[in-house]
Amino acid sequence: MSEKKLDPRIQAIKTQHTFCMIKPDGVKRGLVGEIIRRIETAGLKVVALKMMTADEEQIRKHYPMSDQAWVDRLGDKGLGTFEEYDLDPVEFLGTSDRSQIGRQVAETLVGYMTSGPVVCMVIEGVQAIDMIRKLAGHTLPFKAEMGTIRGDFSVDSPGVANVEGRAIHNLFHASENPVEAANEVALWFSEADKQKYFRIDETLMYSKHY
Ligand code: IDP
Ligand code: MG
Repeated sequence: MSEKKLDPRIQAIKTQHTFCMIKPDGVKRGLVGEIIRRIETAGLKVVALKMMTADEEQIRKHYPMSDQAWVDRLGDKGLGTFEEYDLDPVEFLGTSDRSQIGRQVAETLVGYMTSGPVVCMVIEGVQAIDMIRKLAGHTLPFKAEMGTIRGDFSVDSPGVANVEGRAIHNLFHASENPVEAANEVALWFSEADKQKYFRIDETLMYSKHY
């Protein structure tokens, strides 16, 4: 029996593509297999995969560093911890300006992301962007729920990382939204890199034939 052809807008949700990356600390801690296992057992499909060492130019393109709102948000993410512990960011970081802090953090990210090999992937599946973000967990490891990649395997805080002049070590990157996903997939992979295949559990998970 053939399945009814889905409206293309629904098909796009069903086979959404997202980009994710195991960062250098994830690779060096031997978590490549564990992270891919979590993605695959959730029912998501790896359609492109490579290990490489990224250079500075690639990382500067990967993160939207010229987007002031993204830089400001990066500054904000860390400031909460200083507030929580009643610490004056001016004393420790030389400024309390979120844009300036965001810019400092963005620079530390370049060093972190080029510090060793990374594993880049394109993942396909139903609402894959949100699914992979859920598997990743919160950016800040101390806030990431148990059961998530960041929550289970990392421990870090901007209160420490920012003062030490390094990025938060949180093992894993995942595109946040459709625009980021499209840009990142195109930055790291060509069309020809993306494979098409059927997983044996697809019929059970995603069709009416049980
Ligand atoms: P995301 O990785 O969850 O999407 P972003 O805000 O896009 O979070 O930040 C990119 C990366 O920058 C984070 O994964 C983390 O490694 C690092 N980072 C974010 N906020 C801070 C911070 O306050 N201090 C140091 N590094 C940070
Ligand atoms: Mg992000």
